[in-house]
Amino acid sequence: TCEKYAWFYEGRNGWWQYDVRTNHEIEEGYRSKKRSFELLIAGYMYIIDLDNMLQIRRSDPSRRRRIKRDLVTAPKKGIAGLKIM
Ligand code: V3L
Repeated sequence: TCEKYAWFYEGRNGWWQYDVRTNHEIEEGYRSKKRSFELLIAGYMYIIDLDNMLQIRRSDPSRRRRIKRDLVTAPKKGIAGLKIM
């Protein structure tokens, strides 16, 4: 699509853009004003906590990352672990 905004999760020193499917699901939850919901990402269930803007692994809540909604043009490391540049 041609959206202006996209969703990102935090890496070691920068942000990764979510894959297209996950991005769509988070945007859907955001637009329907959900506070949190669960998603399957790369084989694990994660809680997307929009109140606190965190992605939390359900089976190990210590594994959490900040998330953000930003311009698709914002600096990023790549998409879903696939590096760009
Ligand atoms: N989409 C894709 N892979 C993910 C996601 C996601 N939303 N969340 C976690 N993983 P954790 P640097 C990331 C991967 O949070 O060098 C990046 O995509 C996660 O991958 O502990 O630190 C890179 O591939 C990690 O491999 O549950 O910036 C990689 O980290 C694994 O799931 C290194 O990025 C466990 O994450």
